[in-house]
Amino acid sequence: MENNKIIKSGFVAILGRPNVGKSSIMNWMVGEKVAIVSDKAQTTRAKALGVCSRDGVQIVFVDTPGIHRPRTKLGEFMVKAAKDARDGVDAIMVVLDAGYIGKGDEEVMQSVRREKCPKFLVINKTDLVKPEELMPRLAQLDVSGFDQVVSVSAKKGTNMETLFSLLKDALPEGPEYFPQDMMTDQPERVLVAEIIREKALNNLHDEIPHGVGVEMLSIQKLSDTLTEIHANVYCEKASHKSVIIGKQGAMLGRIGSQARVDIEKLLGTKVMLKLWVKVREDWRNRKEDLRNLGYEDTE
Ligand SMILES: Nc1nc2c(ncn2[C@@H]2O[C@H](COP(=O)(O)OP(=O)(O)OP(=O)(O)O)[C@@H](O)[C@H]2O)c(=O)[nH]1
Ligand SMILES: [Mg+2]
Repeated sequence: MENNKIIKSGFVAILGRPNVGKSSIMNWMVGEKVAIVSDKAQTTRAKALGVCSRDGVQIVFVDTPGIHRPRTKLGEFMVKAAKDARDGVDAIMVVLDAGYIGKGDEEVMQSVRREKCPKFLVINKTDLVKPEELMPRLAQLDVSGFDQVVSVSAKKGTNMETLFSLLKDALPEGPEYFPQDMMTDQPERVLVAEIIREKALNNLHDEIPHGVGVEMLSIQKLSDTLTEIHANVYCEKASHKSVIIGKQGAMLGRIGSQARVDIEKLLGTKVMLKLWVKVREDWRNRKEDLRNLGYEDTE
């Protein structure tokens, strides 16, 4: 694939309820973990691109926050980002969780039905349900308006190549939008903040993860082999702060050391990571805080 060569290419928006596996599907297609993933709903908070370049094809996936009923300004930003992401794309994927298909899914499906571009309904997490349970569930689903229905498991890779081929076939001939070695549009400081947030999500429970935000303070390359990184971890209550820090700093230490492993892989240097936990009451409703964390509508 060379520059200016005519190839099959296009943008594919990935939409769906929270936690159905949108980011996991994008990561599988890109072949690298460009978006964070967790078992907590509302992991993805902003639109992000994942670029899959191979065999004369370039598919630019637009990963989006899960569509839900927002209860904070952050939630409103997230849902708007998901809704806006469909503008100008060449195809849309609506992702469902095979284990649970409900009203929220139907609403997402309904909202894209009238879009003119090719539409794919992707049933993910098929590894978690028996085919005899899934079949009747799918039979009840109104798939009108969708061009293809594909069952996959992003975790096991089942049927993902089939999904790739179907997407490829639906795309027009077009330019190479991004260099082949570029896998995401997200800058380094955002990727680092997201890795820290992922480790916080994976280690925290109940309502605490939803109120976690990571503010990058500095990324300083001290030498070719060492980077020093400072970041604030926001939370919403003093009681959350003590859980995040943990007994004698054990929890923060765990989050930091798990994050360090992934950041070292990303940057290709050793990393010294310094995290500070800060209480910012109700930050998810405060414009200034949302802006500092990059959750700002730039359009
Ligand atoms: N068993 C199984 N788990 C999966 C599969 N795909 C994703 N998961 C898990 O489902 C959870 C949610 O995955 P994500 O990719 O973060 O889901 P998402 O739709 O991006 O979620 P939000 O960003 O919160 O909207 C994670 O724990 C994943 O590991 C799958 O095919 N099978
Ligand atoms: Mg996600």
